[in-house]
Amino acid sequence: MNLIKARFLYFATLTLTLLLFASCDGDEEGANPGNTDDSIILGFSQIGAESAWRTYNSLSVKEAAEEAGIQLLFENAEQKQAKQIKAIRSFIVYQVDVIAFVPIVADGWDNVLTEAKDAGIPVLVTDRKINTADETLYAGFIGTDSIREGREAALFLQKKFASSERANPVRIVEISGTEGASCVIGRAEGFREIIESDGSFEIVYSFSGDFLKSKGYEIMHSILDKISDIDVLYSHNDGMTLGAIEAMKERGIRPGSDIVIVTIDAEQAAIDALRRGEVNCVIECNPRTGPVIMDLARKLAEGETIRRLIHVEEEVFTEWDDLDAIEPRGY
Ligand code: GYE
Repeated sequence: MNLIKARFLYFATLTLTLLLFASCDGDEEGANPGNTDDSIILGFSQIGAESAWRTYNSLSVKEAAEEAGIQLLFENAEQKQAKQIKAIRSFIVYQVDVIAFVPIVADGWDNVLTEAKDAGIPVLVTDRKINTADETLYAGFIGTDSIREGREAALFLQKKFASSERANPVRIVEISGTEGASCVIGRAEGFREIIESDGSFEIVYSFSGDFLKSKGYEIMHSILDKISDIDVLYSHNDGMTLGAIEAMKERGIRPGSDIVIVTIDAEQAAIDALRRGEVNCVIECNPRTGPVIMDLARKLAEGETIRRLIHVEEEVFTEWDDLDAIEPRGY
């Protein structure tokens, strides 16, 4: 491609991108074609709205940006990595001060993050992690410790079945989240690290429900079509758990009694199910990362270095706890 053509394409892309941000009426919060003040501009690529957790996470980011006086260009990728990469490229062309994003899957980010690095724009990875050999491609990570969440699920089951007359081995069905997402890999890894060394448990089925309630429902029905002797459901998020519970009830199965249920996120509906005895353990995955993201974005915009790894505080709620003491979840 000759130089004139390359230059034409560059300026055409730049013009189109500026027009995109100037004219778009989507989720872009505070998009401002001309940065008329010295406020920080943060480009944020969110993966979508697949669960109540995700929706609340987006709200946390938007409210925190407003509170912090940070101009937020917020792009929703509708579960497509290609859309996230396109959004990050548009942030680069727009010359934002900082880029933050939730990587829907762990692989495939090196090229676009190299472009951000070459443009001198610091990148903050949030919620889910990325795999890269080049640690200079991002400034730091803030989000959940998914391996710990998986371990907590296994530790609860060891305690729950310690003195149980249930069959040996205890038969576990796992409904996991989006394949390739770091939180799914971590939740599976942390769980298996303990379960597989215990010898009293067996994971008889594991399917991906993509973090969707509808898929949790479908997968539970399809598993119950095949086998009836299930002791435990380990589900990677509350949305899929709630779908699976609907399927169990339709078959006269008592969730939380006939099948012990461990779920992750801790949205209000899961806590309510815990209080009804339909769920036995809820592991919190904290979506309230907006304020910390803004604090880190400000530091990066001002040229400061930040901690490479920040895991958010998370609790575990079990059937043995004082369930009335659990604060309203907000989502
Ligand atoms: O558990 C789920 C959401 O990335 C940790 O994604 C997050 C997960 C969360 O869809 O509800």
